[in-house]
Amino acid sequence: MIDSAPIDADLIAADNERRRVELDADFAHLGEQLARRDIRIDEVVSHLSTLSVALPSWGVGSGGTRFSRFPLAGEPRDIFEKLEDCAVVQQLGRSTPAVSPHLPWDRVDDPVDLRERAAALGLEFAAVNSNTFQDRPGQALSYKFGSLTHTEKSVREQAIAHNIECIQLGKQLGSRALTVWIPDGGNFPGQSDLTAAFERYLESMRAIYDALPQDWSVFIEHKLYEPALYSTVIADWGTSFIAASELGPKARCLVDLGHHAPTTNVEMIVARLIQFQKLAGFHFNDSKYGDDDLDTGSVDPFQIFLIFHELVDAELRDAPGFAPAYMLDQSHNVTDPIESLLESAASVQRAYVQALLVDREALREQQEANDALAASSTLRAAVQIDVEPILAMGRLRRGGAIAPVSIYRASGWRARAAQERPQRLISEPGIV
Ligand SMILES: [Mn+2]
Repeated sequence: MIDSAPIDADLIAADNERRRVELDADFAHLGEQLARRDIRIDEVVSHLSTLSVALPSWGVGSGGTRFSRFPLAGEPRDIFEKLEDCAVVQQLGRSTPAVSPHLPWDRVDDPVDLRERAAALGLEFAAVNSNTFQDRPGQALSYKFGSLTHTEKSVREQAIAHNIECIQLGKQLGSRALTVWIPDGGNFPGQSDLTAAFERYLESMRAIYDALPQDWSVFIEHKLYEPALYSTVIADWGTSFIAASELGPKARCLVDLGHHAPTTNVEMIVARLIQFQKLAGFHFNDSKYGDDDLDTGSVDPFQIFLIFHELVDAELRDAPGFAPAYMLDQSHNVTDPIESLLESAASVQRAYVQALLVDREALREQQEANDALAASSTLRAAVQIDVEPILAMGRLRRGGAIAPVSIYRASGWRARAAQERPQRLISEPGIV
């Protein structure tokens, strides 16, 4: 058990020192380029420091697919070891100070102790995630045919009670939001009464909503399909928006980038949710075909930029009620999760910085003049700038690493973890 910075500070300092001259030169050059556009690079670096992205506690383990899970040597076996790995990501990257726990996976006897141990590692807790998508040992009633929308009242009550337990635990951890995603739906036309199922959802969610503390929110996460393959109760942002509107101001819609139909214009959904004060935040990931849970920005970085273009626009115009919670939600199957999380957090930061560089005044004029080509060109100009020196300088100024993955590999963290955390012999399908 460690109770301070997990990676040797001297190792980071020495590596930063070696890279410092080149970074200074690249940063100065980029600074000159931006100055020609009336942008002060130091202001962009400070602005970037306001962005933080939560880590999912389950993201530091190997994810797996519906076929299999290949455990990684040294992967964390409990929430305390998960926190250690999250602390590595935060120490090197300096943009991920919070961890989002998942119940019952992260259940502990003493939440106050857990909170203190997280704080000793420089971490706090973000939204608590409930889990009614699987049956756990000792669970009285099964979720095979649904949870919050189950036809049996007793099952619904069990699912409601679990969500309220999540709120109670979250209060002790310092969280201020509950994220609810349910798997409920049907595999066959005719299997469920589509109207009644949604009515039961609203009734269950009202009970959960009523248990929220004053300063808490509930984030409703929709998902198009899977595990239900014909009809999913909370399948799209429209259903999510209706539910959030019915419940009240503490309920908002969470956008997981993998939970939409292919070709959906996600940035437009984001704009709508912002406009009507219903954007809860994001689960960032990337995909090619469906809910692939690939690393953020690895397939379509332009998509993340277009979303951040809307987010930055809202931030700069001070849109009412705008306070999105950002989180990564990915399944790491072929990489070291710590490396994926470092790269993914950087992808979020990159999109944010690029969106900050958009010439919004020019864009508005071009939009007003219906100059489609010029407007498109103005927007794209922001992603044609290599902003890596800004990201690296931001990490350095906040005490992190210029080259996080390189230092992580040199640190031998994974090999040490493999020795200190003997693997349990489990290989269960594990998509989350
Ligand atoms: Mn998600």
